[in-house]
Amino acid sequence: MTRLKIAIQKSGRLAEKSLGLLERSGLSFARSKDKLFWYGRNLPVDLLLVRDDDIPRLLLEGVCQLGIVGENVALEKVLENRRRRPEARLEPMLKLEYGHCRLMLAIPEDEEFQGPGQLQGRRLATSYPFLTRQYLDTHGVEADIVPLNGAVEIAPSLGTADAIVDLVSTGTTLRANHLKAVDEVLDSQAALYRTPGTLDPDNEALLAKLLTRIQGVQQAAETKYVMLHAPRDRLAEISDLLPGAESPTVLNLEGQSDRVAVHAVCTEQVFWEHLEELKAAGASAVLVLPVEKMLA
Ligand code: PRT
Ligand code: ZN
Repeated sequence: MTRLKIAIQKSGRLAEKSLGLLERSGLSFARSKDKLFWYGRNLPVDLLLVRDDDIPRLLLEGVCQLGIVGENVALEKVLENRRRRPEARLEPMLKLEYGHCRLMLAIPEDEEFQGPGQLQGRRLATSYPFLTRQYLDTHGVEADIVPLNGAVEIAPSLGTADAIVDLVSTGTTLRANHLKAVDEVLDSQAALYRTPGTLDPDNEALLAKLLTRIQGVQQAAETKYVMLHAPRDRLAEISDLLPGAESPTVLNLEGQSDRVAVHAVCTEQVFWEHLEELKAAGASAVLVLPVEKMLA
């Protein structure tokens, strides 16, 4: 069996979270500050630290077996690679719930948007020429794409483009440049990808094991362990308010016959949605604890 390689971003918006996720999944690496390659200490899994733009190609060429990258970059690079390899394809194995952003069409804020049709014959600046072309094609629009590697948002004020397609998270950058987002090209987040081909059975087994672990850590991040006191006669109601938990643990409270302690596992979102109802049902002494890992 050969060692597996996982590619993640060396530095940038996804770097820290990606490394953290792998470490919480039980992978430990011999860190070396300046090197691009970190040797896996406890499993035959090594890390490759690269620019995010290189990750899709490393996966497509089978240099790395796993990689974490934004869906925006994965899709753009797959489309770019299709010129040489029409069969190029990368499917996310797992969306990772960080690095959220949207690839948006943005136009000057004083212009009205009537639909993608108005882009006909105009110039569009973007760092995502292939996704932009796909967007224009779906709307049957022909426009000039001006590929830029950075500072896309200043293109309209410089007069090099009429509109842009760029990533947006808070929208501050667009506002600062007197632009407004008018249509979504892609909704994106960081995702875990694998190399398209099949690996030898040992490596496939290791890859499956890693996937289970990463899923467990990721699920735990959204999950809370909730402990509360509840009136015994409203237990059913309280259990219903904590769905997602397998049957909750119910414990006697010393010296209190009418109240019990309830322990349950549920998602943080469900918990917040039902907090008021839990209180109305007589819940008290509510404690919410983080869950480190969840294994089936
Ligand atoms: O050096 P390397 O090539 O590895 O990194 P990079 O500079 O290409 O990428 P990086 O680290 O900036 O982003 C990595 C990934 O993070 C992107 O591919 C996206 O998947 C994701 N991401 C999430 C974002 C943003 N949010 C984001 N806001 N990437 C870029 N931005 C830009 C945006 O284009 C705008 O210019 O950040 C600026 C601020 O955005 P606002 O809307 O908050 O003002
Ligand atoms: Zn990049």
